[in-house]
Amino acid sequence: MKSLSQLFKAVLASLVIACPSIGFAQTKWDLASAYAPANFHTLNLNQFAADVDKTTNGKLKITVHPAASLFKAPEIKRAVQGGQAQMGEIILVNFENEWPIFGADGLPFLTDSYESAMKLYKAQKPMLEKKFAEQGMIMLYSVPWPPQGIYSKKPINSVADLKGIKWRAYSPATGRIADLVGAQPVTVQAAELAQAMATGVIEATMTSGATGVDTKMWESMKFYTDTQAWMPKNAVLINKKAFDSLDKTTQDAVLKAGAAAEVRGWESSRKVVGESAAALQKNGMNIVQPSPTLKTELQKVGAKMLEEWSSKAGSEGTALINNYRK
Ligand code: PCA
Repeated sequence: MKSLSQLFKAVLASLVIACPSIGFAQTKWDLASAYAPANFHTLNLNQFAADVDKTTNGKLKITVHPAASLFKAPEIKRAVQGGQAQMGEIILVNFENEWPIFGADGLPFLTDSYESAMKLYKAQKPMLEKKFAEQGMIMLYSVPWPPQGIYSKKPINSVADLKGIKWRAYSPATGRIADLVGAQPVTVQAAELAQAMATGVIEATMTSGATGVDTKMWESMKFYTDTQAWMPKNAVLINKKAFDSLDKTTQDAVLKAGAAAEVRGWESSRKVVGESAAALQKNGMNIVQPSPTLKTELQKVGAKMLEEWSSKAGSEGTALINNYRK
């Protein structure tokens, strides 16, 4: 027969399991991400989850699901909003059609360095935070991809070399570039890119050195023209209700680990530029500087896209660009 104290322990144990507010029980969150397990954004998420685990003494366990294994890239935002995943990482430019401000960091040549990308982020951040809050989410942090260049099978000396070729796009803006240069856009998210390229249907794409390495771009592309055209940002989102259901100490742990992840992420993004260039080169990719003609022509494409974007983005867009240029 159980002694009274044994009975008491059993009751207490079941309470702890049933009732998180007692403070011993564990909360489990899923974090949906869309990029390769070894990508620097994903490694940063892993470190974030490990930091939270440590500082909460295992009270909040966050499982990172990389490579679009839980939700496909375009579905992650809605999944976090609806609480199907408590957290998720998205690329903001994917959602430009919903709200132009999401697309500001996909405008070619608006920024040209990590410093200017940070300036743009600072101008964009309060607007993004407000929008996500209205949608029942918290933007925990945001980190840019390294600068975007053109991978191609053939050398690209001018925009004319892009005419008619099959151009992989990952966002509305990368699709729009194809339209403006006369290429044929095919939208493929990063998780499916290696496979799409293996079938030979893609002849060029604009993305980072990081994604070139993740997808072993050298297996199908020969040239990387280093245009450094823009630096799109990923943003890590939390479902607000899930966050509100945590106790204050755990909330603080999440926010603190998120702030650290932002700093670390910007640093790794910079570091990855050189590392991925070396890896591409080692595997036979020809890394080339854009010709003056190509540069001028692409800058015209950028100017046209800024004009189109500005007319869609209205006064919010004007405010953002003014704040950025201030
Ligand atoms: N890689 C992602 C987005 C930007 C980047 O550098 C991709 O190609 O899908």
